[in-house]
Amino acid sequence: MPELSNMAPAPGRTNHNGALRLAVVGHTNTGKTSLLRTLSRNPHFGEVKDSPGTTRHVEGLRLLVEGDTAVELFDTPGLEDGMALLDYLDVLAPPAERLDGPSRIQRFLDSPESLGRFEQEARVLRKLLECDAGIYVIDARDPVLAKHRDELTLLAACGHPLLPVLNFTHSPEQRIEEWRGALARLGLHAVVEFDTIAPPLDGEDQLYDKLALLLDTHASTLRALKQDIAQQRLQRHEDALALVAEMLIDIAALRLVSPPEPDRMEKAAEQLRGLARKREDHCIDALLKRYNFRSSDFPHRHLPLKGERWDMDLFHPQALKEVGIQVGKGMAAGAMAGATLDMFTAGISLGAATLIGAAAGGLWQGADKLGRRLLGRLRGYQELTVDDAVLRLLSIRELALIAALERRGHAAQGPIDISALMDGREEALRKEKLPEELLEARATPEWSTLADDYQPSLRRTEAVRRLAGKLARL
Ligand SMILES: Nc1nc2c(ncn2[C@@H]2O[C@H](COP(=O)(O)OP(=O)(O)OP(=O)(O)O)[C@@H](O)[C@H]2O)c(=O)[nH]1
Ligand SMILES: [Mg+2]
Repeated sequence: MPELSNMAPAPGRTNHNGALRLAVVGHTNTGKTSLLRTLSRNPHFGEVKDSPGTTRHVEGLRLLVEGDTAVELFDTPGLEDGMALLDYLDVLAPPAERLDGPSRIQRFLDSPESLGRFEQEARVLRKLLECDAGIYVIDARDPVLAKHRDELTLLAACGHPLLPVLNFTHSPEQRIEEWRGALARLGLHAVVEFDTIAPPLDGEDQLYDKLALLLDTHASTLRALKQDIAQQRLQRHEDALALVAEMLIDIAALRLVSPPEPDRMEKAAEQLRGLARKREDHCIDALLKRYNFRSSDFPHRHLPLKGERWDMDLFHPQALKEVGIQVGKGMAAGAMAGATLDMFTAGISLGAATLIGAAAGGLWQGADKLGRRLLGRLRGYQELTVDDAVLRLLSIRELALIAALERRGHAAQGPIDISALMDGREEALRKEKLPEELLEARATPEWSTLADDYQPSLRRTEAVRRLAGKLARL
């Protein structure tokens, strides 16, 4: 199924195809373009800036359901001088003439001032007249002023339903109650709270439910859109967990062999850490992409950041300590941080060892895989794998990232911060045994796509699927 949103600009008056057409209107700098970004999950739509008059022209986008346009949303320039326009309208179409709202607006649109002083306002009203309804975006931090009431009078005159959307609802300066009261006095009782930076999880449902009440002939389209959104959300979540499970299997199965000398082992541990970091990075990028965010939205992946422990490097001693690894002071312990040394030598009798040695006869290339490993061990080679605690930390981090992405609006411009979402998970995971699938991966080096001898297998695919299921339950 295609992704919900589509960057193609919606056409002007042509090709309605039964799609619901909504004009997003409001005072300047209230977050209209931001709302469109979030609803379309497209962080590249339009231009967003903290200054008035950013959007100068009407620009549309489509929300698709199974390839068909369900809703066309139109971004419009901000209203700046509703008061003056209302005065002008009183001169142009005096109340004594008793014209209805749309006729008064049309008279204004036919007047020369609609191309002059009130050009921006004319663009907004023309679009709203063409549409089925308007979404009126409010900066909930603003006090309710006469200019807002005048704007609403003008917009209501277009004769279409208006749904007010209160934006900036997370701000401590929000005046939600004041706004709800003022809107009710103007006859606007259906109101949605929808912060475009961090929208509520059911924000879209609320928006489309309330629109369906105002526009009952489009109720079935809105229902289909809601179902599609819910299904896409579920699919994204499942895909994300599969990406994390793939990464965990790859890193758990990663196994490096090193000669026993301390400096060589230290080098191997560093290489192991580098490979694990790179694989995590790759996973993070894939997650960001799956949720339609930019790679640059999560810049502090490995850098220590102002005491935020969770922004630390995966192998930073402090980060490891938090999940149960105590990194000692000695050179070896420090150098090996995050890597488990496989000391396995037991279980092979001297006789068997001699036999293997004799059979292989130093023909390293010809020895089969197990023979090669045993031979390596007998020669004192050590195998390095990634420590349990690192796998736990990776699970926690990626699950927190998924949670953050699912809460983030596509209008958000600040960096993603997962620190708050890590709390609690850490404790829960520390108690958990490492899942069976990761233990199996650790014993199966060819499961790692990072290994030269990686081999795709059904068992691996199954392990990824089961692990993703377990992650879903965490
Ligand atoms: N904190 C916060 N900031 C927001 C929210 N919505 C928008 N912004 C910011 O508000 C500013 C204006 O947002 P825009 O989307 O450009 O507003 P607009 O209504 O399209 O502005 P014009 O096109 O100029 O009328 C930008 O800096 C946004 O990042 C929100 O819900 N919370
Ligand atoms: Mg704008």
